[in-house]
Amino acid sequence: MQMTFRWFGPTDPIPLAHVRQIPGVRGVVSALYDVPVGDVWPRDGLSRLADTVDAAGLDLAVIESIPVHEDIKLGRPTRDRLIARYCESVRHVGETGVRVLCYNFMPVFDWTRTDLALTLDDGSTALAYDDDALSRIDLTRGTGDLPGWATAYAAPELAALLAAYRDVSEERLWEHLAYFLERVVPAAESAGVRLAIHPDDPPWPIFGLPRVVTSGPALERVVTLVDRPANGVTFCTGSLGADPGNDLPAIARSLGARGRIHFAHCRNVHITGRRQFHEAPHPSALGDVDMRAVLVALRDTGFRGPMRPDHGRMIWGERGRPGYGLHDRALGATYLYGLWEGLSGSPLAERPLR
Ligand SMILES: [Mn+2]
Repeated sequence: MQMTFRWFGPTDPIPLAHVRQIPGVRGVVSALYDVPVGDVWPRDGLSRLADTVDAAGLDLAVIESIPVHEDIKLGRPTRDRLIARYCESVRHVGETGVRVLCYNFMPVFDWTRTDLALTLDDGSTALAYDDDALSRIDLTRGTGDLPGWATAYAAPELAALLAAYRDVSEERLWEHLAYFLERVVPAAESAGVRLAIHPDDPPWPIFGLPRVVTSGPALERVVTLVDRPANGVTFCTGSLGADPGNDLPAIARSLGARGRIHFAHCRNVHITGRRQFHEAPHPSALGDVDMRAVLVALRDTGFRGPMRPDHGRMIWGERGRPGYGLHDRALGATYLYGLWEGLSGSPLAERPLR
């Protein structure tokens, strides 16, 4: 296992020098944030990113994420050109020496919350989701009322996109995912890159849009669509854990036994009602995810990939990008590192410091 930390590039308020000081963290998870969706990710931009991370004494371990263009998810005729570009980007990722690529297949919206700063009992704030609150958000005015998405879509553009998805059933979305993977998995394989689909967050349909990567059986279906080692998953405990029907250790055990968990996102959630939850500190006792049982399953199935803490709370007066402050995620990394060391029975065999 390689402990990693997400970093949003040179504009991230958290410097890599601080990431480097988190005990056990050796890898960085990052992306290029200035490439328009659908364009090829340039090799020189990826190389610069890798060099920047390397200069800080860390490894660029994962690219998270190259967004999948909506035309691909919609199955529009333009998808062939866009998939060819995606394959080119994957090749460039491999040439940069990065071995894992995280992506998702969620229509229109990535992770979605209804409150970015819910105050918890201890005075910290956390991201929260409430399906009733979501149902009161009026998208006819664009995404202005959706926390975290305020400027993402203007009203006419969003209306057109939502209308286009009315013809896309869950089964159609599965077909479009299969079409994508049949073309991208071979490219990834020859580039030495492992694909790691991120489950949908939250793991149910929102705003009438289909969401299919929501459960253990769904993840099994994804890896079976193109049954190759390069076609794997990001095991995200927070996303899957928002649905109490998901047995996380069982899912980890099954996918891990197939060698298809290429990346692990570990965070905790506290379920407060039907389709209602808030994010919680990482340790098992403080939420509804049995993190120990998840890590036991990963250990037992020989997981050797990158792992990172996921969204953190805002604590100690820190202000910053919701879910991506330094302090609580650093605590999460240290907790996960210690838990893994305890379970593996010996100090971690890590690449020595440079
Ligand atoms: Mn995640």
